[in-house]
Amino acid sequence: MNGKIALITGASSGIGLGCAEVFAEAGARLIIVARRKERLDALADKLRQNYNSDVLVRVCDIRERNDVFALAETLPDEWKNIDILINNAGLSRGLDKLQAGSVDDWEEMIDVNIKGLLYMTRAVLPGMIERAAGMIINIASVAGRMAYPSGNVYCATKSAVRTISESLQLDVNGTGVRVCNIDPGLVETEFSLVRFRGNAARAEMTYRGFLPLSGCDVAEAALFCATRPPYVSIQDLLIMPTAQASPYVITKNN
Ligand code: 8X3
Repeated sequence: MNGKIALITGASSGIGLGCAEVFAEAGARLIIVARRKERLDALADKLRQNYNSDVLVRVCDIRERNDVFALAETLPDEWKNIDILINNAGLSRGLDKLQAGSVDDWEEMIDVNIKGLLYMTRAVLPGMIERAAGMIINIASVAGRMAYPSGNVYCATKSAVRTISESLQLDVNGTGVRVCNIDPGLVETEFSLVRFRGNAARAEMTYRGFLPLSGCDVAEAALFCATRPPYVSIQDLLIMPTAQASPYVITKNN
C-alpha cells in the first residue's frame, strides 16, 4: 500500500474498523470517516502507535449530502488524491415482515446504505478518473444476492449496492478506475446489535453455535483486491463463514 490513501466510511466499528487496521498495517494512509468522533480519535491514536500510520479523522454522517461533498472538497492538498474508497458504512434496522415494517427504519437504511454510498462515490470518483487510477470497494452483502424472510428493505438496499457496483463497472471502463463489490455473509460486528436496537441477547443469537467471519476477515479480502496490479480487477467477491452456505443454510452446533 506504501503511502496510498484509503478513505473508509463507517470506520469506527465492524468491517470498517477491520479495514482501518488491515490497511494501516499494510502501509496505507487513512482517512477514517464515521459519526462517532471519540471512537475515530481512539482508533487514529492506536493506528499511529501500532503502525506509525498517517491518519486523518473526519466526522461525517454520510446521509448529509452537503457534509459529504464538503468533506471531499476541504481535504488538505496532501490528502486529496484518494486511491481507494471503501464504501463500508451501512446498517440494518429491524427484522420485520414488510407489512409490519417501520417506515423510519426503511428510510434510515436507504439513506445510509444507498444514498450515502452514492454521495461519497460522486464526491471522490471524479478525482480518480482525472488521475486515471483508483479503486472503489463497495461492501454489500450476501443479502443483496438472495433475499431472506423479513429482510425486505435491508436486502433491497444491498441489492442496490450490488447493482450500483455493476453499473459503475461499466461507467468507469476505460478510465483506469477499478470497482470491487464485496458480499460478506455473517460477520460478527455491531450489525445485529444495531438491527435489534441494542437487544444484546437477540443479537448474540445470530452468531451462536458457529464461527462467523470477523471484520478483519473481510478487510483482508479487501486488501487482497486492492493490492493486485493495476491491470487486474477483482470485480465481485462473495465471502462467507464456512458454516454458512447461504442465508438459509447455516450449520450450528446447538
Ligand atoms: C449481513 C449479512 O445475512 O445478516 O449483511 O444479512 S445478513
